[in-house]
Amino acid sequence: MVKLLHFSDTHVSHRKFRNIKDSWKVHNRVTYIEDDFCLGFKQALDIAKKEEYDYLVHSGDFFDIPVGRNFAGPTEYSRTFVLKALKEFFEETKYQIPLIIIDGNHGTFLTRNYSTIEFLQAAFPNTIHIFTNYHLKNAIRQNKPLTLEFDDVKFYMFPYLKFGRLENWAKEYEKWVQNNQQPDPNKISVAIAHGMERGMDLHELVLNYKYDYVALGHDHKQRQIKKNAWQAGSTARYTFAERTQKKAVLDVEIEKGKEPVVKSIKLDSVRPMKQIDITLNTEITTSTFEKDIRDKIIAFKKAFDGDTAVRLKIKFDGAVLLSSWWGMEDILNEIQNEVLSDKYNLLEFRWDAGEVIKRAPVSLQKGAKLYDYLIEDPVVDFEKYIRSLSLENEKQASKFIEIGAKIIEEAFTSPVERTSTEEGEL
Ligand SMILES: [Mn+2]
Repeated sequence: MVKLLHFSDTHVSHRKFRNIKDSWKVHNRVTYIEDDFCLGFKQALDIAKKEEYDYLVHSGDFFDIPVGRNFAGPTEYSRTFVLKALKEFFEETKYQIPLIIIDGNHGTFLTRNYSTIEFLQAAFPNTIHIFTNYHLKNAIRQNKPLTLEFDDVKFYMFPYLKFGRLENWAKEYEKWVQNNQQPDPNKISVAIAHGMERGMDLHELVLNYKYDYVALGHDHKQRQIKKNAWQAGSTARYTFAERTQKKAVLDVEIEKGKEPVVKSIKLDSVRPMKQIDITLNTEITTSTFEKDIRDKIIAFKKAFDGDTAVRLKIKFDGAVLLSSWWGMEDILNEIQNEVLSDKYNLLEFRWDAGEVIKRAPVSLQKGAKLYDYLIEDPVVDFEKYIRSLSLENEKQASKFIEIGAKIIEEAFTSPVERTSTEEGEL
């Protein structure tokens, strides 16, 4: 029997700066959110200390950065934190428990063939085993397995790769899996993979082969995928979509040829994230808007405490007049200033109005400038309008007026229908 602790997506060194309370600078060395992710990682190690595990398995996204166009590496604070926590763990367990880490889509410098987990292996070369995106690419190129074998168990590595992006990649990848990554029928076989979208970053064969256990990462929500396959989930809340998720690690007991016995162990100190949903309509005035928001955030009006402070998002939908929205944004900014003081137990205050339909006031719609002039006598007004542009070429101006007058006369023979409800609000 082999017993392993499966955890994932620690995203250490994750940082946020916008819409965040920044008074931490005065008395702390690190922002609360960066600290949350350090502590999530630490909680997993603390659990690992309590039980006797044979292996620790991390299925990717150990460090949060670099990622995409963010080329910054993990901060000194986070790297020091991780080193100290690992050293403490390894010393306490006498360097007897290997830690296996694969690359996710976070923490690698894509243009430099370098992954930040190399730093961890350099610090603990005999106890930490890493498998990077570059190891994977080389293995595919050379048609070689990407595995790690011990006396009692063999691990099959699937660091992150979006192989489904191109058809020929998908073919090459599948060929590589078939040739090199089939489980050993005589030995406990464990696959470690970072991916969740079948056929895109998670290959069907990884789930279909008879591995005794498949340790998955990338999905931040802990869940069972198959009898033998689990997503461990992240160790701290990352996006507001995770606000209702419990965070946990997995205690896995594996015997050859039997279903693994998997136990979820909950992480206790995970920062709360909350969302308030508000539907707007064009009737709402800025003052009712303000009252509504203030009523809803009253629950957070208590002395700030960094350990329990909430990350809050207000999600708007519906429709609103653009002119009112400007006033509403002013109010939101004002409230933000207020709630990020010590009177509220809020760490983050942001809003998302991406789905709100914002109707432009008539004065900003295309052609409205011209429309302003066409009140009494359209032809005369049009001439005034053209003169207002102060065209230097008199011949050209006259020509414009002449053509314009003809078009306007034609257009205005029947009255132009126009609803003026929106204009009335300007
Ligand atoms: Mn990921």
